[in-house]
Amino acid sequence: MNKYKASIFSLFLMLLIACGPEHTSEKSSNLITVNPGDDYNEIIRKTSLVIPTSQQYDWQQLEFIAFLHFGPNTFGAVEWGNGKEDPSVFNPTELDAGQWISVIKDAGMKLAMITAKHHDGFCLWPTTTTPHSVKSSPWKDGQGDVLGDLVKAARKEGIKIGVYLSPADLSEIEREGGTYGNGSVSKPVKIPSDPELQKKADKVYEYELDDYNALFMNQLYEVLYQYGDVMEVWFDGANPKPGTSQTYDRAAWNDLIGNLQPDALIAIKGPDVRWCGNEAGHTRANEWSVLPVPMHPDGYEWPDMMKDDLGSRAKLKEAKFLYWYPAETNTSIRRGWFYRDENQYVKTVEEVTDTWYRSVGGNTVFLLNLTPDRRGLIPDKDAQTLREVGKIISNSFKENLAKGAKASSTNEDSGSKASNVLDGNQETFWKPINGSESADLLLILDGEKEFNRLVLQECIKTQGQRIEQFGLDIWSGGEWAEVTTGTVVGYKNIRRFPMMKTEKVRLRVLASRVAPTLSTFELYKAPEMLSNPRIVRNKEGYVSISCKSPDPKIFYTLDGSEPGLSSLEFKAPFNLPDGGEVKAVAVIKGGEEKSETVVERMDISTTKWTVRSVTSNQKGYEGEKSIDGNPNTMWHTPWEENAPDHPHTIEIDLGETLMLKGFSYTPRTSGLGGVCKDYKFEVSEDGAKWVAKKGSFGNIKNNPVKQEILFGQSIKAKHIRFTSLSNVNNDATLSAAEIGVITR
Ligand code: FUL
Repeated sequence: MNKYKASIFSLFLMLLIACGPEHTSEKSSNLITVNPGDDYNEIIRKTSLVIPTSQQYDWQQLEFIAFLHFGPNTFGAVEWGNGKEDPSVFNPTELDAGQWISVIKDAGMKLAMITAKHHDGFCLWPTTTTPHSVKSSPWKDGQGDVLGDLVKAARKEGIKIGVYLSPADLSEIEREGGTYGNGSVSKPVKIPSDPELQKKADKVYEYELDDYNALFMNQLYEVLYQYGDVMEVWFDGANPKPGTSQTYDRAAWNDLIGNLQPDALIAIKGPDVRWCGNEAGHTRANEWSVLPVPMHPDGYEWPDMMKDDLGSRAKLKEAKFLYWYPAETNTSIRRGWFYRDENQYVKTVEEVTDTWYRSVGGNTVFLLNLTPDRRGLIPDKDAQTLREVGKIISNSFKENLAKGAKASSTNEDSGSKASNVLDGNQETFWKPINGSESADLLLILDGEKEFNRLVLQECIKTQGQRIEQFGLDIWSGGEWAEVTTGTVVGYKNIRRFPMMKTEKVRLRVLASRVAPTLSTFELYKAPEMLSNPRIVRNKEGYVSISCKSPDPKIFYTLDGSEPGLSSLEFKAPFNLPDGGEVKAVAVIKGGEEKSETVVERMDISTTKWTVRSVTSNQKGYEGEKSIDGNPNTMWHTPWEENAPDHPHTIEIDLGETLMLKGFSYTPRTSGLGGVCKDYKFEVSEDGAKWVAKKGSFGNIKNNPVKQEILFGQSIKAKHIRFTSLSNVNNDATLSAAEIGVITR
């Protein structure tokens, strides 16, 4: 690709340049080579030369972008399809991409990325490559084009486009004559292959490809040639049926993308944008965009980078190449990537806003997934949540209270003045002279100001990412008082702290590589929000409701109605053994300020349940822990060498006969060790005759959230048996935070 040619050229230039102590003439690049003789200090110094490509820089500035998961899974209410779905299931009744874009815009998101093809292989555009597409669906009599509708609506509002194309394609595995893993040999193939498309093409490309790679390249061609500018191409790493052997010709894919959309970023298993490593919206304390890479990025099979530390000084020791590889935080607004039903958990405004702060304010781009429903619209509740998030963010960052301040510092590099952090220009910056790895920046504010947010940005465009640790002090009562500390900055670091009032602030950069650079220092007064109530129930069936904010009153309902000042006031835990819907709201100032209404749907409590037998019961991780109503404890089988392998079984006596509609499995709250992938669930009325259901928890490895499996009919049972047949890491252990039943 062209950008690599550019980086190789700059590498060549660097080799020619003699290194003086300040190295001012060295060229920065998105890729810097570590030479065999480079010592540790030299490697650290070189990290300051690593900068984003102009495409990565533009993308980083989008900050908040939208994912859209839509397709046959929406209609089948599943996370992963199997490729055998009848295209007739795809039939949205009111699809309106204009509504999606209006919500996206109001939330402040700048790009919309759609699952043009998810793992089931169903294409949301009328493709020539497979019959498994909108063309074969009843929607608009097969004349519809979801991707086309989205592009049209997005262009009108200035929203950029991204496409998700799943390399794994179950339809091509299952379909008669399907190409995925068919053992075909590579031969010269014209892209596009379709004669009609060739007639319309500016250029016909030729590659050596096997059948599936040829199909995939044609799909890439169709989505990247026919719909105008595409900014991001997302190659998901997951494969629900990993046994089928099929290699992916990523070099050819990347080359075609470079030819058709030279400015598009290739994300996930691609060279330009890195998956953050989880789908839960977790963010790292230190998110580095400069990473050590063991070989030249051309031809590197990008692994999933899931560890906490990817780019600290300790990690840089073994570097062969230093590479700009920024992170994208992806998570879904709902529990699951696809719309299921109105009972599916939707994250609250508080939760989405918190993830926004940690991701955008933690040096990543926030890719939040929205789930159009079976009407083909973003569900009303989600739309309302997103609009509220957009309002909160724009209200919080309206007026920079550091504007008009007088900035000064010691050791200033000529031309890199302290006042540059206040000029609103991200390309000018403050920098102490090279070698000052720590430095102070003093700001005399334009009068006394009240604020609770700090925004810092480094000048990544030309100076890369350098800061490792900082602290913010305010002048208060004749001395400096620390109000917040932080670690890496990169594109952006936002700190949240209680409201402070002062006329003087000091930023202490405590550690950095070579010398810190700062392009932005901003202070804001964000509206303070009342925390949402938290509803929990213990094994005895008692419900407690708490709130982090000081002294609120909490009101709740049990009949589905909206709680308010005239509802029941929460004073002490109450008994709810049979479950139900608890809705709660926290209020202060006699109701003038309210939290969001929080809903917790509970099934029957586990009060009467006992463990009848369990295959392992190690201390602290006994079988009982999976029915104690507390997701923070778990049943875990032993993990030492030669520990018993699968299957692991627990049998539970429900203490009464119930009509069961299904069961639930809640994975552990942190880590993936022992998380069940393939299960068997059995029910029995008498403990002797059992009815079994076997299955897999689709995508649980990437998205370890509560799994709810419905039987499709109600079954009478007094006993249940849960068996884990394999776990997500394919090793011996099993863990289960909670096992529950669905009766409602
Ligand atoms: C995962 C997929 O398996 C999910 O279905 C979803 O598309 C998510 C974004 O990536 O790996």
